[in-house]
Amino acid sequence: MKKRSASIVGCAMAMVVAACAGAPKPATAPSTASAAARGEISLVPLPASLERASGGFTISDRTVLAVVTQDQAAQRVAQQLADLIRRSTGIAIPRNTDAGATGEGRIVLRLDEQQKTLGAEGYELTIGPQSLLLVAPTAAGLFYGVQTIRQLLPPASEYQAVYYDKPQPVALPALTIRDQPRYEWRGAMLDVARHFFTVEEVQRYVDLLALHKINRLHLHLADDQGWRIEIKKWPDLTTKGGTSEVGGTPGGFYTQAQYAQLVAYAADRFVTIVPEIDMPGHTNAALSSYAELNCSGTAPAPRFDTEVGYSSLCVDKEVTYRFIDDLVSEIAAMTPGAYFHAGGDEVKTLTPAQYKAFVERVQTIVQKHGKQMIGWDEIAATTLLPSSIVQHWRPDASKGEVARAPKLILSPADRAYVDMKYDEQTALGLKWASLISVQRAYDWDPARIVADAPAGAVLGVEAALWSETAAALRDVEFLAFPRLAAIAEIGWTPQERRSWGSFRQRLGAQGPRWTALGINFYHAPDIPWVR
Ligand code: TNX
Repeated sequence: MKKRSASIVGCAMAMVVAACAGAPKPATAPSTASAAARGEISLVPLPASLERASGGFTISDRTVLAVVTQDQAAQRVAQQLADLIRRSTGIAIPRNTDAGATGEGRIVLRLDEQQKTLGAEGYELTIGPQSLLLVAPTAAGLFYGVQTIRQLLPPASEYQAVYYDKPQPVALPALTIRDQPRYEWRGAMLDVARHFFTVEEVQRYVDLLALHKINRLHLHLADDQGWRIEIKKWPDLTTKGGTSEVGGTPGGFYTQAQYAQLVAYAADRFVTIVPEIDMPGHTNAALSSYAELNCSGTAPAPRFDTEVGYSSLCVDKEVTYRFIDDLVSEIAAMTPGAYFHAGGDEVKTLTPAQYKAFVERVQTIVQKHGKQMIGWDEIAATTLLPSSIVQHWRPDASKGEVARAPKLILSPADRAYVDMKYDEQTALGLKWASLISVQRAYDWDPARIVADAPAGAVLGVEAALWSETAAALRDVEFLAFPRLAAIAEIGWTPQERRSWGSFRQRLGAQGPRWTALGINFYHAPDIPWVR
């Protein structure tokens, strides 16, 4: 525990960071109890079941943390909880492995493989006067339980520079939560091609995804304007194709070492990175870096405008497939996740037969390197392997074709494209699909989007953020928050538990936490933001 001057301590105790930035201090004395302990429980996403009980549990300097598992991943989750408790209370909580130990109070984290009914990502959290018990069959389940506990702790604990001169006990409400996600795929797509975002920026985005129990980060790693991932056999992709971005400003790329670092960082937060190399279209950065990938044998000029549909790899040349084999091989080797996204959208220069033959050949290359292919919904017109996944995006895509897809991820552009403007006044964003208010992003049921798709075909949902208008991470945050939280709840919470009225209240209560995290979120006027 660090000692700091009285003013900084006072600032920390004021609970909300705004008070530290010169804003008026609250009239009432700052409470050491979290809002949750005062009776307000505002979790996003809403758990599958939650029962309140009377009273609560206080984390004090006499509380111990028992971690009942040898599993390495579960041990890391326990450390994450200990770090959160330290940030909330100033207490470095003592750890042991004895769940039976008595004391003033105990927190127990237990990995219990018998709890199979909780599924691969579920958990049970029981908070009573003497103890907080978190049980899950997997480390992922424990992680999601910890994210729930995190949202029960005071928002100020998200602020990195909070210091305490003495322990600040924190009270949590008594309750029982049994929780597991509706869908296995709760995704976010970030376009790092139109504008480049550094490893540190993407890691911050991963942190914000994990807080909302999102478990996939799909990275759009190449497009007309830039190639963002080092491929050792084709170095000009990045040395030439990675130098710029939309508007012609300096771009960038990830070395393979940086990409591996990002994958590991995400894995620690139970987020699987899904790499996308868009092909055969959206490839001007590759075509301008290597003349031989063009049918004409001549490299076109680099382009930094936002037109779509004009570029294509030369599908009739063998070198194209050697190129694809090389890049899938190198990316697959760095990707523990099961997926490789091959794009496939918006190709206006090929015949349907050329497109079909290309996608089917790419599919076998992806399979050869041990991955499942994902493609945008245009690939539904081809013959797909049972393992392949179609990402629905066009609201008017042929529902017949999409319904026949072996597996589906839903990103309907008029609901889940968080690069759309909120309303006509929004300075950032596009509007070709729709204006998307927070309510529009929230109020839809994935089960009704592709009505004829067989039950079980829908893996889940994904919020897509294309970055034509998002030049900086603060722009990304503005477009993503709060709509990403809406998509996160759609992916996690059972449909019958969800309602806009409840969501907007719980969302409003995230205001102080998001402020403490420094998120540049859109203060949508129809949300009752707590300040
Ligand atoms: C359509 S969605 C695209 C992207 C654009 C996006 C902008 C998709 C598969 N293709 O190339 O960036 O619209 O909203």
